[in-house]
Amino acid sequence: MTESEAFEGRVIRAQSGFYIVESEHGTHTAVLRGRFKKERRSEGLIALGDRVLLRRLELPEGESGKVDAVIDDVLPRESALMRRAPGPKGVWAQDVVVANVDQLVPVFAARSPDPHFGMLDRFLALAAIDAIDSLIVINKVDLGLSAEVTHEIETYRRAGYRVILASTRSGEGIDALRDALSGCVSAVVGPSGVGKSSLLNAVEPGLDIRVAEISQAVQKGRHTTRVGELHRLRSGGLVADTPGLRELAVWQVDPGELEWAFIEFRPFINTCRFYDCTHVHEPGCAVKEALERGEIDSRRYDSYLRLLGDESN
Ligand SMILES: Nc1nc2c(ncn2[C@@H]2O[C@H](COP(=O)(O)OP(=O)(O)OP(=O)(O)O)[C@@H](O)[C@H]2O)c(=O)[nH]1
Ligand SMILES: [Mg+2]
Ligand SMILES: [Zn+2]
Repeated sequence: MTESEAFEGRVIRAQSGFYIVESEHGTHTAVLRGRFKKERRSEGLIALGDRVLLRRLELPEGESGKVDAVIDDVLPRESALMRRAPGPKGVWAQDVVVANVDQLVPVFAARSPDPHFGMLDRFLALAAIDAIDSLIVINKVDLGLSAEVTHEIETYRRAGYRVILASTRSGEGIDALRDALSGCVSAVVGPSGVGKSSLLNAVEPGLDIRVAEISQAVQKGRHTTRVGELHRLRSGGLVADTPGLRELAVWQVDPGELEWAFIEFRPFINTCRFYDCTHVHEPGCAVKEALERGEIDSRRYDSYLRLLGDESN
């Protein structure tokens, strides 16, 4: 077999040691070069969304459809969505779910299951820290919006977030979601059963989403647990449908980053009396004053305290 020159591609699926990679030349089935595998053992291998350098393998007659490229190297990640995963010896380790996304799309249902806004705040903070845009989707609005959920939606909009109300039953919000996904790389996250896969199928009928099948297939592999797939949309976007992802980790964040992750805090942060104010108990805290005036929502502030507590533990 002869090898061609190296070119760049993006991993759109990772499964059991094989990587499906998209490049300007088409779609490839690639394996990792042995040397690269050895060198990267400690930091983990390749994740969904990674940009890689690969070389084409010239296949003998009649062997098309199998592995046709090898991956030599991975380019530095611009961002990485992590989750906790059980590592060696039962220790929890971080595991990259998808790398290099432009946009995080947390999806919750208006009800059934009831939305978990504390979890939403965790997603939003995580994205902000990685400089990833967020787009909130509240699905299943055909089941009705309670006063509480309506109030929360207003809170997020006032804070400056985009919120799409959607229903795969009535079709509400599907065009808006399609527009928002076009031309960029997005990751859809959220609890199981909120309708993430249904939404993507509504945005693009004919998408073949096989989340459960993939997550079962990779359960055994140590380095292949980066489940999911990046789907190519006709609009030019790429979107990852992640399976029922509850625990995106917000680890190794210092308070100086977390305060900026709450975007409605930003106008106040620099007017606190102490430059290193953590907005918990310090006198002259502009964030707490805004909270008392009702300009910062108290439940959002509680989420900030909770995440801050997680960080210092
Ligand atoms: N009423 C209502 N039900 C919906 C809507 N969208 C999806 N569902 C239903 O919600 C259930 C879960 O949908 P899925 O798309 O599988 O949910 P998911 O978020 O992908 O779940 P996981 O893959 O387990 O993470 C299915 O029974 C859907 O038919 C909606 O807009 N309204
Ligand atoms: Mg799904
Ligand atoms: Zn403060």
